[in-house]
Amino acid sequence: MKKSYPRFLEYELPPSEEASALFHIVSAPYEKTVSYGKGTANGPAAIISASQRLETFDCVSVPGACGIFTHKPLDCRGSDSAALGRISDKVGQIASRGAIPVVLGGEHTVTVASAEAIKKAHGDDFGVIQFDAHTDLRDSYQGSRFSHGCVMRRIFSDFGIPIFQIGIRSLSEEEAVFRINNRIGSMDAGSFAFSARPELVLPDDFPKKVFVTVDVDALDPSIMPATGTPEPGGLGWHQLMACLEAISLTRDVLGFDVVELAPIKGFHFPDFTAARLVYNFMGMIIRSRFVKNKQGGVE
Ligand SMILES: [Mn+2]
Repeated sequence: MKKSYPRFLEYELPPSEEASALFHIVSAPYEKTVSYGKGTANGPAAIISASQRLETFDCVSVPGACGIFTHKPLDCRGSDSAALGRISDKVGQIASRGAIPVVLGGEHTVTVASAEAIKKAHGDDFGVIQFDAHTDLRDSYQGSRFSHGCVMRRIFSDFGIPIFQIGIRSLSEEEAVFRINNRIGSMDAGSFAFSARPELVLPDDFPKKVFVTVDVDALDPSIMPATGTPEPGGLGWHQLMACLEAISLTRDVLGFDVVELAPIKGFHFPDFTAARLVYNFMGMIIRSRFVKNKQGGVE
């Protein structure tokens, strides 16, 4: 059959069957409410293109050995609800088979669809862990309730899903009050500023099953300049990796996304950084399953 679209890491790994792959790449080039720099619709293709340069060995194991299947990029045109519906249908199908959806944005709004679908597939005791420079807790922004600035508000208030925020360093006064009033847990960027490796400890009562959303602007703009709303003072690479490792070991990661990459033409380092992030996190998730099996599960 003629190949019609590029697959994640396909130059290095034999293609996986859809039915047996643990990881399912879903490209969601959704871009509707960008407030500053544009270009997130090009994010998924740039990450997949950069993935071809990855080593299959991530310095510890070969995450791709568990199977990576890349789906045909989703059509994100049309109304918000139509596009988000297509994303949530796809993520729901993957999650309900027990596989792990890996959604590539696109703007952060795509996470609303993923979180809704995973909650439906896996039920309660489910939370969302967010890496981001911004809280994204506005009830509406620039006239839209589905702006990328409202993502976590939709997830928290509309779907009743607990959230935890990491890397925050920009928010409105209303969002700050909302966080306090609703006791939303966080480890803000300041916690990382004076410690090379601060320990991420999620609250004991935070759900065991999680979806992790990584807005690439959580990273410092010195290593991640390719994003629409950069903020100084973000996480370093190893700080992000240490947090993802801690999450993998203490929670069951049911899926994750990497969003808000707005590729800069001719400058491929940020695209590769995002691809590396995707692949490294896959490795952590797989290895954590071995550790948990040995320990008899995380429950
Ligand atoms: Mn965001």
